[in-house]
Amino acid sequence: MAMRNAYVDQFPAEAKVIKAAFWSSFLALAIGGLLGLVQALHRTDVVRFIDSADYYTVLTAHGVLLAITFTIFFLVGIFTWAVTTSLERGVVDTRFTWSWYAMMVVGTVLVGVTIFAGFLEDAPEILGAPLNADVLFTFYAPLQAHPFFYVGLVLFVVGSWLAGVDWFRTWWAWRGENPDERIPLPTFMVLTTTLFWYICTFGVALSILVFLLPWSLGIVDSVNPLLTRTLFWYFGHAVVYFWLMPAYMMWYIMLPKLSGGKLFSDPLARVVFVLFLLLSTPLGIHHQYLDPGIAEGYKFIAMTNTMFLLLPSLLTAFTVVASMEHGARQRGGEGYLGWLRALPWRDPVFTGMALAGLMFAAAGFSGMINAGMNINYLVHNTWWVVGHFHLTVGTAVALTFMAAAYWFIPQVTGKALWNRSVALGQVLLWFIGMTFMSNAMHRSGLFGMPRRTAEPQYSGFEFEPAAGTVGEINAQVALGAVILTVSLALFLLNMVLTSFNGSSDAIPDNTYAGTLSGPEDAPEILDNLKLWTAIAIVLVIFAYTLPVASIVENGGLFGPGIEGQQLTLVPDTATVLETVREVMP
Ligand code: HAS
Ligand code: CU
Repeated sequence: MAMRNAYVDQFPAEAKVIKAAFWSSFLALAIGGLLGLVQALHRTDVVRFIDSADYYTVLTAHGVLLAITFTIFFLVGIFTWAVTTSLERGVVDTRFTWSWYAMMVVGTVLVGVTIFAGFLEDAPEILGAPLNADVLFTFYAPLQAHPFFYVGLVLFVVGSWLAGVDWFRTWWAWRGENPDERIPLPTFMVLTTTLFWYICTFGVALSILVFLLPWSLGIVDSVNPLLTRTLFWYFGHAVVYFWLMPAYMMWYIMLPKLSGGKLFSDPLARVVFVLFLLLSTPLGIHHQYLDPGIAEGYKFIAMTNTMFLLLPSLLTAFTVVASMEHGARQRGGEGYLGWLRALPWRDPVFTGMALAGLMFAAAGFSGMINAGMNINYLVHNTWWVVGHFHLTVGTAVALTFMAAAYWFIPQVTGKALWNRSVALGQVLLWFIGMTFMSNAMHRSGLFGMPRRTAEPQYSGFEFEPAAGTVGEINAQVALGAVILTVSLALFLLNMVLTSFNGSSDAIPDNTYAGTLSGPEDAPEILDNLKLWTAIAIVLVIFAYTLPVASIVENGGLFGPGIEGQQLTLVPDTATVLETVREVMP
C-alpha cells in the first residue's frame, strides 16, 4: 500500500493545534456571518430582527468576529503549517504553541462576552461599569468600552506575538542545522509578515495600554481622541496586509501547482514581501484624510506612500497570473486567452482562490480611488468603503481561506472532504453574492449613502442615484447577503460533515509549487531581515513623528477630552454658535 503523506502524518502534534485554530476561526465565521445577514436586512429595511438601538452591538460583533477573530485564527494556523512544512521540522515545543493559542482563545472569549452583553437590558456591573463594548471594530475614542474588552484585545494580540516568536524560534533552530541555506520561500513570507505585524501592533498596544484602558478604568479622565485614532490607523492599515499576506502566500505557493505548473519567480515573490514589510505601516493616515487636526502635507505623504504600496500587489498580479498561465500551457492550453479554459475549474480549491484573486483586482481599483486624497472626500464614510472591504478582506481573504480550508482540513485531519461539488458550488455562490452586494454598496456610496448607521435613509432626505433607485440598490444588497449566507452555511456544513468522515488514504501529498526561477536567482540581500526591519522602522519614524508631535501639542497627551465640551450628537444652532465663539479667538 502506498504511504500516505498528509500533513497530519508528518507533524501529528502540530496538526492538532492548527486544527484547533481552524475551528476557532470557523466558529467566529459562523456567528459573525449570521450577524452580517441580520444587519444587511435591517439596513435595507427588508426584515428587521433587532431593534435599531442594538444595531451597533451587532455591527461590533460582526466586525470584530470576522475581521479580527476569523482571519487571525485561520492565518496563525496556515503560518504554522507553512513554517513547519517548508523547514521540514516541527516547532521547538508544542506546549509553547498551545499556550499562545490558549491565550488568543481567552482574549477572544473576554472580548466576545463584553460585546454580546450589549444585548442585555441590564448588563452586569463589573469594576464599577456595565459590561458593554458597542465600539465597532475600530474601537477608538470617543467611543468607550468596558475594560474587559481592552484586556481581551491585549491578550489576543500578545498571543499573536508569541505565535510569531514560535515561528522565529523554529526558523532559528532550522538555521542552526542548515547554516548555508536560503530561507525557504513560505517561511520567508511568514517572517516578513510577522515583522511588520510587530511594528504595527506597537501602535495599537500603546493606544490601549497607555490611553484607552486607563481611561475606561477611570484612572485618567480623558484622552486625546485624535491621538488614539491616529494610533489606531497606524495599526489599522497594516492589519489589512496581515490578513492579506496569508492569502497571497496561498496564491504564490498553491495556485501555480493547482494550475499544473510552477511559480514564475521566487525572487520576485521575496521582493514583494520585503516591500510589504517596508511600506505597510507608514501610510495609515490615508484613513484620516478627513480628520481635522492633521496638516495636509502629512496626508499627502501618506497618499504618496500608499501609491508606492500598489507596486507589490501589481507585481503579485503579474507573477501569479503568469504562473497560472504557465500551468495552463503545461496542461495543453493554447492561444492568447484560450489557456484560461485549460485551468482546473472543477477543483474548488483552485476556483475559490482564482475567483478571490479576480475580485481582488476590482478591490484594488476601489482601493486606489480611496487612496486619492481628493476623491476620498467623495467616498469617505459612505457605503462605498464597505463595498471596498467586502471585496478585500471579505473576498480576497475570506474566499481564499475557505477554498484553502478544502485542502487544509483533509491535511490536518487525514479525512477526505465530504463533498467536492458542494464546495465548488459554495465558492461560486460567494462570488455571485459578493458581486451583487459589493457592487450595490459601491454605487450607493457614490451618491452619499452613509455607512455605520441602522437608518441610512435619514428622514426627510432623498438619495438620488445617478442610475436606478434606492429600492433597487437595497434589493441587490439584500439578495447578495442572502446568497452569501447560503454559501457560508454550505461551507460550514462541508467542514462539519468532513469531520465526521473516517480516515482516508486519498489525501493529496502535502507539497506545494516548485519554481521556474528559484531562490538561487534571488540576491542574498533579500534575506537580510535585520536590514529591512531597520529601514521599515526608519520609514515609520519619518512618516509619524511630526504628525504625532503636532497632535499632542495641539490636543494634549491626555486630551482636553470631549467630556468637558458636552458634545451632543445634533447640537442646536445656539450651542454651535457658542462653541464656535469659544474656540475662535
Ligand atoms: Fe483598503 C479602507 C486603500 C487594500 C481593507 N480598506 C479599508 C477598510 C478596510 C480595508 C477594512 O486609501 C475600511 C476601514 C474602516 O473601517 O474604515 N486598500 C487601499 C489600497 C489598497 C487596499 C490602496 N484594503 C486593502 C486590503 C484590505 C483592505 C488588501 C483587506 C484585506 N482602503 C484604502 C483607503 C481606505 C481603505 C484609502 C480608507 C477609505 C476611507 O475613506 O475610509 C491596495 O493595497 C490595493 C492594491 C491591490 C491591487 C490589485 C492587484 C490584483 C491582484 C489580483 C491578481 C489576480 C489573480 C487571479 C491572482 C493593485 C493581486 C487571476 C484569475 C484568473 C482567472 C486569471
Ligand atoms: Cu488602509
